[in-house]
Amino acid sequence: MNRKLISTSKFISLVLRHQPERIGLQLDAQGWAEIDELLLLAGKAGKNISRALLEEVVADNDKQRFVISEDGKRIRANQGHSVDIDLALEPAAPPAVLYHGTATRFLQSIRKQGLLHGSRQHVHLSLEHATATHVGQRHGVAAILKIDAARMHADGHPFYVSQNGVWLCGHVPVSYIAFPEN
Ligand code: HQG
Repeated sequence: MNRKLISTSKFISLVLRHQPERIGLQLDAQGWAEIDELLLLAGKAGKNISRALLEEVVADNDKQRFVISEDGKRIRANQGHSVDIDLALEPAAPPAVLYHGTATRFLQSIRKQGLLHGSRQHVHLSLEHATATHVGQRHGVAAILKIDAARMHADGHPFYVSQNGVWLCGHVPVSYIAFPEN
């Protein structure tokens, strides 16, 4: 992605996931925004985004962070929200093992508290070890936790999978986490 696409993607992430009020945008209960309104308000806030640029951001996004509704009128982020919306995802049976990428500096606290969703709505888990490594590196020296998703699910903890393939769940108690050896 080029610089313009990346900066637009970051801006759209910010308003669709965390701070719609920053530009006076209203998300509906499932996190959708009217595209015309988003582009208008973005322009007023000094971010000129054309419909074509927005579509390029959605299509080229490395993680498919956003989705445009079938009628082409609305857009939402697929996951990662801190604003109080309901993605209305159906609970799903996870694969046996999922990974969580974190940083070594958080391990001591995670050993005590398990994984907390923090300011986001869910704990984010990855299907692939490599993806978890990228996620963890954002916070420091990556540490990969292996989550016993099958047992956690069997014990009644709901799991969801976002449209872009990120596994989501609530608090992960320590008993389901395998920590790195060293
Ligand atoms: C850690 C990105 C101390 C947790 C990624 C993580 C992902 C604890 C950090 C998505 C803890 C929160 C989400 C505890 C959890 N004590 N630290 N008890 N429990 N943590 O950014 O999972 O690029 O909110 O391990 O790819 O890193 O934005 O969550 O290190 O899918 O699309 O607290 O965001 O996607 O950090 O990332 P975050 P995350 P995007």
